[in-house]
Amino acid sequence: AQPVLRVFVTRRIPQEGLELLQRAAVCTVSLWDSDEPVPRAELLKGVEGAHGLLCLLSDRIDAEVLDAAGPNLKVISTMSVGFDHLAIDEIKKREIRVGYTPDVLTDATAELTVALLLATARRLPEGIQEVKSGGWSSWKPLWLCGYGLSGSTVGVIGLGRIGLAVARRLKPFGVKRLLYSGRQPKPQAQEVDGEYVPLDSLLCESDFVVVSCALSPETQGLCDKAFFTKMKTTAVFINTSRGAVVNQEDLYEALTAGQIAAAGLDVTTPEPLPTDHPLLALKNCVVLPHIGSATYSTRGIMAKLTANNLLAGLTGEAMPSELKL
Ligand code: 8YV
Repeated sequence: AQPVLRVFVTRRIPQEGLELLQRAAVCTVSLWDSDEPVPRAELLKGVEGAHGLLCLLSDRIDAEVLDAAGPNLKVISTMSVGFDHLAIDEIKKREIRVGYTPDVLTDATAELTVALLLATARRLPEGIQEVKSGGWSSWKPLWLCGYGLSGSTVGVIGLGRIGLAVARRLKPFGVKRLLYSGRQPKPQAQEVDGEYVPLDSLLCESDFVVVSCALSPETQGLCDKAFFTKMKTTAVFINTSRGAVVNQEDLYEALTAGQIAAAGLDVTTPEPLPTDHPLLALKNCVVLPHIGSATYSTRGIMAKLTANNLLAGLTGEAMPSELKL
């Protein structure tokens, strides 16, 4: 009989994923049985001697965690498409395999991006607040006016899976031009008549700038003072990728100085964003609590894929979604 392997799961994940692991004959599961992130000390303890690790993006998996786990650790499976929380070089050095969850959250995240864009551009949170607080006194011609997609130019930074899914959804709103920037032109851009342009042109010409790139050393702090200065003063900025792509002090400056019209963020630095953060005091900044993939079905499918990646990794089989290291 095969030896029983141990996996550490850093959080309560949707039941359908957890059950796959708990029913598997190859492993026993140690679960940090909470909806809150595992404290660092418990993470270090929990991984000790584990053969597999199932984590989320709030768990920083660095050399310290890998050393605490020791040589048994053969597979890490993260319930996310992003992997900026994993120290890839250290993982590679130790020949550990990594599973992640691309594709299955593309639609949910693209939908949320469109919702956030419209909410920000048409000032929905402000309007709701006015209704509740008695600020709705009468109909006024220019009250709560915003910006529309019809006839607009949209710029997508990073036309990957999610960026393309956002573009596909925005086109039917009457978008006139769809620009995109990134490391290289993408053949799939044809489908949305996407024009590959340098970032500077995208910023100068777009009415909506949507950040949809992965966080990497190249994209960290990409959206800074110079970036916002190039944007139109009437433009709306949307970020549903990672908070660290944005320099938030520069964004605050741009929003208060009228360099750009508004911003919608599903991701921030840090997360959660403290309630007294200056960005939260701005009417033209809409902040969501990182809910891009948060539909019941998507999170369930993500949990199952994460579990299946882990199980395949433990038994040395091909993973449904393995990250190429
Ligand atoms: C969520 C995400 O944060 O997958 C990612 O990289 O950012 C989102 O899907 C995810 O649910 C958290 O693990």
